[in-house]
Formats: sequence, structure tokens, C-alpha cells
Amino acid sequence: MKLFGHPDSGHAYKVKLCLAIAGISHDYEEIDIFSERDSRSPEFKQQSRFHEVPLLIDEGKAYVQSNAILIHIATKYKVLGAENDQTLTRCLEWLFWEANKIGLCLPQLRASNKFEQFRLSEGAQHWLSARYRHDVQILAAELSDRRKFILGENPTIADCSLCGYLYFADEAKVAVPPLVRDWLARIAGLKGWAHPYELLRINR
Ligand SMILES: N[C@@H](CCC(=O)N[C@@H](CS)C(=O)NCC(=O)O)C(=O)O
Repeated sequence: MKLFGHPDSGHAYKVKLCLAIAGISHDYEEIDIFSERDSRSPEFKQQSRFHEVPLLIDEGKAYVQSNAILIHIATKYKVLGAENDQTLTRCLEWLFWEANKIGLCLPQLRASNKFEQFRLSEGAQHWLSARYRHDVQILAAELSDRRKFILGENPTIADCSLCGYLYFADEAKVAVPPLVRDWLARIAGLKGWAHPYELLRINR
């Protein structure tokens, strides 16, 4: 199994974190996501249908789109929520929520604040910030019963997906409510966890 990623990609981080906390051994190749798409490694160019990281190659097959990759890993190994159908259904709900909600404002805000080439207009930033505040409050409300992880006692791929970009919240210049911060700290306490910049560094 081989993952292609980059330390600046929260999407790649979701998958790397899943593999790390599930203890699944894999190879890793860093792709320079800021380079011309044509200049990337031949294997990546051939297999990455949308030219994006993360890309996972497993038993010769290519898997793309971070949340779809999470589902592939969890169901293949029966880990992180795929141990039973009911929990897997709840995971899928959160993965679709993430793609359409927090995953559609936080990555963009962070890119806009961190990288000149992705700087958005003030109006767009304002809209995305309002969207983020709304979405993160939903997460906070969900965690208000002091459950350990998003679906209860144990971490699942829903946690991997939802937390991906929240470890970059400082770079996005957004506030993280205390209940969400505490949940991120609990994930950070899991064996295998490391910050995206560390986990997605080459040679780990
Ligand atoms: N919806 C995709 C988003 C992936 C994505 O946006 N990847 C970015 C890095 S975070 C990328 O590879 N950018 C390089 C490019 O588009 O050339 C997923 O969930 O995997």
C-alpha cells in the first residue's frame, strides 16, 4: 500500500492519520502539490485521476478522494468504525457532511491566509468565515455531551475526516471552540498521532 501526499494537505492528512492510528504499514511519497502537474512523478500522474493528493495505491488499484479512501481502508481492515454496519453508516453521514460543510470553508480560508496565490477577496473570506463559524458550532454541539470521539468511546474515520484541517486552524486564523479543542487534544493523544507537518514529512 502506498500513499501520495504533501505536508500542506489536510486531505492527505486525513488518510495518513487513519493509517497511523490503525497501525497499517504503508509506503509514502511526497508530491510537490505546488509544482506543475506535468512535472510530477510518472506513477502519480498516471494514477491520480483528479491530479490531487491524497492518492492511495492498494493491490495495484488507485483510490482517490480522501473520504472515499478512508472508507476503503476502514472497510478493508474492519477498523475505525467499519467493525459494524450501524457505526459505518454514522461514519458515512459525517464524511458527507464534512465534504460539504467544514471541508468547504476551512481549507479555503487556510489557503487564502497562508498562500499568496490562493488569496481570496474580502467578500469571499467573509462568507467562508461565517460558514466556518456555523459548521464548527455544529461540531461543538455534537461534542457537548462530553463523548470522547465523534461517535462515542472509540475513534473512527469520521474523526480522521473532521479533524483534518482543524489542526491548521491557527493558519486559517479561525477560532476553535473549547469543546472542539478538547476533542482535537483527545485525538492527539492517540498512539500514532502527529501534527500534519510531522506525519506527512517524508521518511516517516
Ligand atoms: N476533494 C479532494 C481534495 C483534494 C485536494 O484538494 N488536494 C490538493 C491538496 S489539499 C491537491 O492535491 N492540489 C494539487 C493540485 O490540485 O494540483 C479530496 O478530498 O481528496
